[in-house]
Amino acid sequence: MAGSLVPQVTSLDEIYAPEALLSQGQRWNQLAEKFQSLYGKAPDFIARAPGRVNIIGEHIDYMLYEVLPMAVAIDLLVAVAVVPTPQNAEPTIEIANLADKFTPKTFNIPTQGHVEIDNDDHHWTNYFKCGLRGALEVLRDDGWDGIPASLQILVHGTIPAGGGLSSSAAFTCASALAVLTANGQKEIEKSKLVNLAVVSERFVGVNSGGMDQTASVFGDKDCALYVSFVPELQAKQFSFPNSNPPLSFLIAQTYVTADKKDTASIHYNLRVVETTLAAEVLAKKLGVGPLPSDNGPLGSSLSGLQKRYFEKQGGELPNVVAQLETMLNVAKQNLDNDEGYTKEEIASILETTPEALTQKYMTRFPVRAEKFQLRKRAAHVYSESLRVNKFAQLMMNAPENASLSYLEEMGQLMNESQDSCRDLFNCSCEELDLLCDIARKAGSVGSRLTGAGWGGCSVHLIPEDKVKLVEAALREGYYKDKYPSALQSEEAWREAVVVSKPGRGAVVFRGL
Ligand code: NG1
Ligand code: MG
Repeated sequence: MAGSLVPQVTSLDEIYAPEALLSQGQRWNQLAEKFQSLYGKAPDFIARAPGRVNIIGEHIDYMLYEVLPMAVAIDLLVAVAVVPTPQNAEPTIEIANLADKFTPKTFNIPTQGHVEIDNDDHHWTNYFKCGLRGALEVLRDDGWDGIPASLQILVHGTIPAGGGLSSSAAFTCASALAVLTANGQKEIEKSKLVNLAVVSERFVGVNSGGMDQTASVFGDKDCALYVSFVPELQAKQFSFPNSNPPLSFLIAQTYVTADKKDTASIHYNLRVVETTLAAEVLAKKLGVGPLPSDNGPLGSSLSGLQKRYFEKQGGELPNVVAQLETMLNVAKQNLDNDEGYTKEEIASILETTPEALTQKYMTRFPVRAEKFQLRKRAAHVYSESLRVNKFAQLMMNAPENASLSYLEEMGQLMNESQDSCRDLFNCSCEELDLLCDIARKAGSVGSRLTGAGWGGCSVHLIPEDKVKLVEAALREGYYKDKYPSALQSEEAWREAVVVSKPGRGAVVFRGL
């Protein structure tokens, strides 16, 4: 499973649900027409990668804990014509977007060395460059010494940017897939594509985990994914319980745009530093440090600490839930400073200097904080991982015709996840809290933010017979006053509030 190949498909119904085929057909036709008018030919192929919604398991992928996302139907398309690069010339990329607000760009690829990405110039094509750079690095690491092909490209995406549904990961995955395909890779292993896309996305300055790219590549129709990162990337597909009433997932936008690149130093990247330092400080206090590097973005991880702690205890390993409960208690007891730790305090515990800490953890991805909240962040990570485990057990062991109370048990875990994101991880915001509150009162059994937070999207587990009520409540209680444009047309509404089914992961489409 982890090694399976990215599918090559030739018809749209291999990608989309029947009810979406008409509108998708129109969109693909528009893409083909504009491609023809821009470049005077048809594309050779289209690489496609979808967005994702995370059902549960927030901000724990970079601590190498399991998460439970699914791919959604909205996606990003990269249509490509391959043009041979003339001898002694640098390969050229011409890239445009079907949406006019994204201006086109032409640039050369150096035949040697890295593709430069200018993070001060927030051009939309930076994400393409991430995929390009990562793909070329992987090809060269594999011994390829060809001249990269010149490409003519037209992009179109339906995933709102900054909306928590991972437009960025879809863009990076589709771009990397396009570049590998254009440079002669006929078969691409899914896990290889994921690993390359994870590393690539960090070129824009966010120290991300691997959940989004995994969901975008491994997703499939009608199934959620149980993604694990250790000992190696694995994405296990499984279906939702058959219940009575049937269950639905509704995704609702806050319309607060969370631009992670702008706020990374006080939000996302800071959380990666805090959780990594929590692992190091705990390891020191428990006498099991220093921790080995285990593929966390900054080296060690809270999951690596858990492994080390129980190895040192010896004897028979407790089950996963018991291990996590122990770690949660150990973290609360040992990280006893509720106010947060200064860099100097952390350096003194780790018997190093503040400068060395800055150098090791805060230089490639700078962060700003007076105090590092080690206790709260570690408590979130261990308790969230417990919830993911419990949720997965409920999903996998559900009886036929599971009852409403069974769904409520699952939903409760999502509600607790939201509380923890708000109170311990401080990654919610007023608008997300409000959407969750309104939805729960109208019949959602589980409501939470999805993705990084600080804006973006919320996800709600709703018995099917309550979906209309929840939609009406959100319309009245949130959008009508705050974002009335969402009520202007059915199309606008379907962008604000999506009832989503799991969709298919990344493919290369050759049916043109
Ligand atoms: P968003 O902001 O939704 O793209 C981010 C990270 C994930 C994960 C979640 C929080 C990227 C590409 N993705 O998602 O890896 O850490 O936040 O669970 O940065
Ligand atoms: Mg993203």
